[in-house]
Amino acid sequence: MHMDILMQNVERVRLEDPTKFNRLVQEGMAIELGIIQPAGKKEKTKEKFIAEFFPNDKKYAAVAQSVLDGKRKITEGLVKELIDAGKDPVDLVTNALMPGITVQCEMYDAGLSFVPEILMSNDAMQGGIKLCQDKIGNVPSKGTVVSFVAEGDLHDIGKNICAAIMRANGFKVIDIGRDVSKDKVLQTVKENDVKLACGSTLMSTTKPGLIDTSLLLELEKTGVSVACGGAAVSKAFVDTFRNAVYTKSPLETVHTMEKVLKGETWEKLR
Ligand code: B12
Repeated sequence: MHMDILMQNVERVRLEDPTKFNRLVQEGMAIELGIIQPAGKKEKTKEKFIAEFFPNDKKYAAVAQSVLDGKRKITEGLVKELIDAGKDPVDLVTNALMPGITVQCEMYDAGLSFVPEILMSNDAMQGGIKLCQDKIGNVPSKGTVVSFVAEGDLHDIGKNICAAIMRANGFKVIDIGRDVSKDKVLQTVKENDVKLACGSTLMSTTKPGLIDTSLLLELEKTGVSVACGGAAVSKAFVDTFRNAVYTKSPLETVHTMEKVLKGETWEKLR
């Protein structure tokens, strides 16, 4: 097709079907073709992200790099070496494994990497997390949480990190996965001695799932509140509905759970 006609078609889709246009941009097609640069991301490079997020420690940075490269075996080997050298497994998850996936996700967001790379990095990170969890072993549980991603949302990388950090801090985590309905959360809460539900979402369209779940757990008098996190969630949003608290990071969820076990309610926690 002649270049002018192609560009006219691109412009037509942008004006007539902005949703489709944005999806193409999201999927990297328009970026790949050089038709558009992601807004505000023009100057971003892999090197800049690495400089921003990678740890200074060389051995930790090597773990982050192997996660970024999506090399599960190499990641596992490096993590095992560090565990054998006496490094704290929780510190390894937060400061060696997580920076690798963070850079990959930032690159994806900037149109510098694509779905397969995300999935490979996630797989490498999960390999490392498993070794860290094995090292921590079966500490007697301080209390049970249920972990889920809101209905309609498939983003579970952050939820998995959060679950790993909760486990590392001595809590039993019942992970019921992503794209979870409020009824499934309720059922899990009813069937187990759950003290707190940890829900997340990364998309604005799926935020209502957190509201519905929090209200249902209250309506059914379960006595269980929802700690809400994930990139699409803010304190201002969570403060608009009952029976929920905003937790910014996995570590903040750990502190929230500790307070819940001491009998603090969502009203007090806010
Ligand atoms: C990776 C990714 C994907 C992967 C997901 C793989 C997976 N298994 O999770 C894939 C490629 C599949 C994907 C698909 C889509 N994605 Co996407 N994706 C991302 C991306 C690049 C990174 C998200 C991520 O994992 N970050 C790394 C983790 C570690 O960070 P995190 O989740 O924020 O978690 C941290 C905190 O938030 C917190 N946290 C997380 N969970 C929890 C839970 C609790 C309880 C607590 C306390 C804390 C907490 O702790 C974590 C560690 O610090 C973001 C953009 C971005 N840079 O954020 C877009 C993004 C989330 N995706 C987006 C979109 C639109 C989509 C798609 C609709 C794209 C499409 N056109 O198909 C689909 C969604 C399909 C669906 N139904 O869900 C949008 C959402 C926009 C919006 N606000 O609504 C984003 C923001 C991209 C953008 N800039 O537009 N995506």
